[in-house]
Amino acid sequence: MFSDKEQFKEVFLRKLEMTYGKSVEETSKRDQFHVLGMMVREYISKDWIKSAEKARTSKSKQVYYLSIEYLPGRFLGNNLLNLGITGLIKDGLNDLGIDLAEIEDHEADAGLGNGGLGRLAACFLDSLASLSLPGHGCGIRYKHGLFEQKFVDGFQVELPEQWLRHGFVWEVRKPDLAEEIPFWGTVESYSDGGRLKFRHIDAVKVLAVPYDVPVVGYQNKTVNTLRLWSAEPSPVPWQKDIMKYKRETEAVTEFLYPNDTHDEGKILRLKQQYFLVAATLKSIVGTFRKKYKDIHRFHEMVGLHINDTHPVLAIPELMRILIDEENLTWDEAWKITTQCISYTNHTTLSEALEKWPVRILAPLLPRIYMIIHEINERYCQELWQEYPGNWNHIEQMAIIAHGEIRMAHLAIAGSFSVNGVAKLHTEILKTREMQNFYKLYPDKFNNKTNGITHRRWLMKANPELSGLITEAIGDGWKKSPEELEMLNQFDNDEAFLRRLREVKRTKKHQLADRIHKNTGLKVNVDSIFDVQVKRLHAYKRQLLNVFHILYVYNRMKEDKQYKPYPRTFIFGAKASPGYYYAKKVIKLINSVAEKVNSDCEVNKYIQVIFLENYNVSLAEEIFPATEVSEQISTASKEASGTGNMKFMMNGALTIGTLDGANVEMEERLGRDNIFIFGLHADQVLNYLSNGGYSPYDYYHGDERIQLICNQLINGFFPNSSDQFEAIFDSLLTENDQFFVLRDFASYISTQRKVEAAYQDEKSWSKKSLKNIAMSGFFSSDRTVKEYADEIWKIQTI
Ligand code: B1H
Repeated sequence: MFSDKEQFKEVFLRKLEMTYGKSVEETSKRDQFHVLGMMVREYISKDWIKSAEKARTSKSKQVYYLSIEYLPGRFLGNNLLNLGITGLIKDGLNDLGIDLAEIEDHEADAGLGNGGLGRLAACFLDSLASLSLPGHGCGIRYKHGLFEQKFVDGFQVELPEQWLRHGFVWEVRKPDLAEEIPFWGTVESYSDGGRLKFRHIDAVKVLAVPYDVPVVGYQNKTVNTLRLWSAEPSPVPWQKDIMKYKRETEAVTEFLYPNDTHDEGKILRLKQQYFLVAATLKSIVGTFRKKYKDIHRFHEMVGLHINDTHPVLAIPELMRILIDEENLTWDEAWKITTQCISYTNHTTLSEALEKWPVRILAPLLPRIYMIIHEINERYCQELWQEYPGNWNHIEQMAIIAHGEIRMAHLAIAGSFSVNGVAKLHTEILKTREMQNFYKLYPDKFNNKTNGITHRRWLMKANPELSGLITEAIGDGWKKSPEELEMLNQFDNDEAFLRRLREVKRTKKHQLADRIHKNTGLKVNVDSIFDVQVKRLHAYKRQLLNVFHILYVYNRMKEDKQYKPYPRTFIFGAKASPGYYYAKKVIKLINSVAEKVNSDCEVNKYIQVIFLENYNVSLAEEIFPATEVSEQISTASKEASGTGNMKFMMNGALTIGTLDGANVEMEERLGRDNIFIFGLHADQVLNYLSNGGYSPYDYYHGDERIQLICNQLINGFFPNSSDQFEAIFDSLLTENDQFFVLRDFASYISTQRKVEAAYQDEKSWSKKSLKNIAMSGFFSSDRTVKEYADEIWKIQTI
């Protein structure tokens, strides 16, 4: 172990030699990363053991956050920051002629998630630990995280991701704590002292092996645990065909399903969901049993939070344990279960709502199906009491109907808390998507507006800005991010605003270097950095952004006098491999980039950069360098968004619709410090319930729109004339479900306001400062405190 720089250097050199049998000069950067990682993990271990000991012995309630996705990215830099030893390590390595940043670059991203939902889970873990709250993550150790994206001729190509290739230094395998998870087989009944009981027999068993990852709190000695389960064949020789059995068991945790806000009803996905839930509950109940005698108090000591419906089988699985194994009655078990479980809804998009056909779930999980069936029976009886004779209403709210199990209905019925992720989203749940349930259980519904960890997204990603902030207001904001508001006093401080611009310029230079390294393209750092990074989805409307670029391009071609203020449009986005439309939009962005970047009449003014393989570590380089943040989803469709908050915290100005958390950003910033455009959520929802609007009116009524739409299909893009017909059709033949043409004029005119505002340097800097100052609310520390106080009822230990 080490406690100062000299000691660190000594241990580092010794370990490097011992591990690889080479002198320092001969070791690779990856060797160095690995040894440093091992040292830091050892450094963490003392506090980790102490924290675990506390959790074991203290009589305080523990919360377990169940999520099928976690998107933590890299750990090294974040762990050093939270441990408070970045300076020590950096200086020590410097003495040895080693650059810490270079070593950090050799850590693979843990990309066990698709986008916002998984990244939110990672931010929450950071906040739980940093607030010294007893909250732990439970997830799946996918062998391959989200695919790696390459562009070939402008098309997305997916490669299997390989984050475990060189090992994952932060994890500790715990084979002694492995659990057996049963699938298939049948249920038999038996009599237990005259009582009718059930057991699952003839099952195929999969071994769940836990790998624990430490979650380090910010300079508070708390280290919580993220437990990731991996599937292996069970040692007992069950199967005749052992090879087939091995393949099938390992397949359970092989791949992350690459869908964002889209349900994929594959049996392997259902296996993953039950595997996570069953392994997690076995281990939690086991721990509880060792510590307490009385299972009736389970819900007082344990909170189970389900991140969307993906882990909703925790409800019937806990019922099964309490009834079949702990011998409780149905009513006792239901009382405990419903007081344990809380549920977050992350979307109202119908294609994301999980529904499992009974014919798939029942044979795979026979005992679980029996229990869901019974939950539904009793719940429908309750509905009958409430709405006697109203079959239609009961059918609409039922958990099982038309041969399908509706997971959101199960989640609402089986939990004590249902929350949305931004005010607007929660209102839409209460008044529209879930209004029937809200009427029945008004007290269950509540809002918890999302947040992001300011440690990774400001302190770690933007040390230059963090330094400037600390110089100005001290470092209280690091533990109390709401103190960022103190920055408002520098609103008229010319010198401070100039330094703010210098920081932004430094970060733009760094991003420009990254762009050059990744793409070979040189970007103009004097141009506006205008960025849209997020999953590719029709509702997020990358297409609207493209329409703006084409509008500027066309105008320049038409009017040679027209010179827009220089702008670099930067994109990052992965499309789900099976999402045809999204892949077309990727190709379109790349085609527009080629067209614009190769045209010397326009490329001095506008450039388009589409960065491959957008992920957490690339994001850390992008947010600090951004000046204009694109948050342009069709109003009502983006439940919250969290990228919007990361941009804001780093001083970018938002151009956005009144959707998701943008609404609350505007509330805090005031109209002058954010550029709002487009239809409002209620307008969109009203259009949709009345059959939509007429995109042809906008096509015929606006020459700019007509030209751009035609360019999609008239050979304007040289390689083939019909390649964007699908996009043209989505707008015109399929009635523009996402209101791209409807919001076009408003978007374009607002972009002109952005352009004008940018040219008033001082006023722009003030707006940027205001964004940083008001971003404290969007720290996940605030969000997690609200969950802890209002839902979980847990306290700092
Ligand atoms: C969000 C998802 C999601 N909402 C299904 N829903 C998935 C749904 O694999 N699946 O089946 C995967 C992901 N993800 C996002 O959650 C919202 O779109 C964002 O608006 C929100 O900020 C984020 C975190 O709450």
